[in-house]
Amino acid sequence: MTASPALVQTPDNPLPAPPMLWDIFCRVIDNFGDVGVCWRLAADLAARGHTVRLWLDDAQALAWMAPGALESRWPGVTVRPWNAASDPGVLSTLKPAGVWIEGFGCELPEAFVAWRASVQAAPPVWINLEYLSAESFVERCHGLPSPLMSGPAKGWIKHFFYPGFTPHTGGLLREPGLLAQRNTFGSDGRQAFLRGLGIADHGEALVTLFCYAHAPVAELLAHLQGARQGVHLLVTHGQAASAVKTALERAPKAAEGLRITHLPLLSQTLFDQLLWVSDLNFVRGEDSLVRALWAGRPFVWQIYPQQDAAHLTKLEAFLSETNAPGPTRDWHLQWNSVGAVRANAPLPLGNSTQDSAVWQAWAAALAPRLAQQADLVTQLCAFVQGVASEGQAPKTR
Ligand code: TRH
Repeated sequence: MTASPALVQTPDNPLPAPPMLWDIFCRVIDNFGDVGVCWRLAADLAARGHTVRLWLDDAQALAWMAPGALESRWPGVTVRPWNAASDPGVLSTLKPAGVWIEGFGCELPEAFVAWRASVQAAPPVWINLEYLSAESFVERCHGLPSPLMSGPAKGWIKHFFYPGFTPHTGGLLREPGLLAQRNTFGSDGRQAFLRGLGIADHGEALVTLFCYAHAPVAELLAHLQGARQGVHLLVTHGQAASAVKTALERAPKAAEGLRITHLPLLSQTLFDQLLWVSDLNFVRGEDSLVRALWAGRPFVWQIYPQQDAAHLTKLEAFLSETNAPGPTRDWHLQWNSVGAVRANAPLPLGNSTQDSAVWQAWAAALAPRLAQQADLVTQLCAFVQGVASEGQAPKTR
């Protein structure tokens, strides 16, 4: 297949997308990733001139993740309760949107779909935004249409949109200018960032911990104790903090020689900066992995566990796609409980060893490499334009 003209673009020369009205729907399964991704998408679209209604069944996390979002202080985005999308009084006042985004296969409220089918408006461009994966099925399935066979929207077409790491996928969320912002943050940024949180900087290696409760944190603490350089562990609020607490209750001496600081819940902006200033990032799920990639610092990813260990295939696909070097790969397998955390497995703290240098170089090279593909919002806008103008899915390769 050849590329559709609608999709020929480069990151430096994106096609301008006419501003549209978007409805983004998101159900929070658990954790922060569903709302985290949908919020970043909404905010990025709004910053590019679009108008977004973000319908959430649980918006609580936005209070700290995006201060002001719930009070409509972000121009272009309004956050709406999920149930309001089934309220006839609300529906009667709504302007029909040009695009619907169904976050991670959440089913749209039936009444909302029925309302839209009843008004005199062309069907929206209806996108099912999928989870991120480096598995090969993503390239095959990205952009595929799925006609609706029943219900009030019978005959309408949904399209699958897959984020991903290769040119034949929908790319990764990356706001315009993000890497330039990161680059200008610099070493002054580290000082200012820590000072802003009331944390003194004694020049130790900074390690951020954002993980699930089942991560082998006791083993990590033992590794950090053995590091050549002093370590300051910045523990994110929630499951990571609980995991550290449990590990220290079992072995109080595990904290000796380490400086451990517990962080409050940070806004996404501050969370990104945390990853920029750290020497090593432990991240999890989906969105923080992408942010760790853009940070360009060495990281270890804890994948969200799935039934039948399906997540391990996903982990392997990521490590292969990014050509993770040996020690990086080992740590990922160990951190995800595919093997025991070996006492001698090196972590990239200080660049005194060759392994550290290789790991650091790998992480530093990933951001510019991945930034060569157009970011997700640029691609999504082009895709939507293609569907809207052709009345069908533009070819994705
Ligand atoms: O919270 P997560 O584990 O979310 C997961 C994944 O998205 C997974 O794919 C999904 O299926 C599952 O939830 C239901 O990890 P993730 O994706 O990294 O999301 C965390 C979000 O929280 C991210 O947007 C960053 C944000 N965050 C902050 O903004 N400030 C903070 O202080 C912290 C700790 C997180």
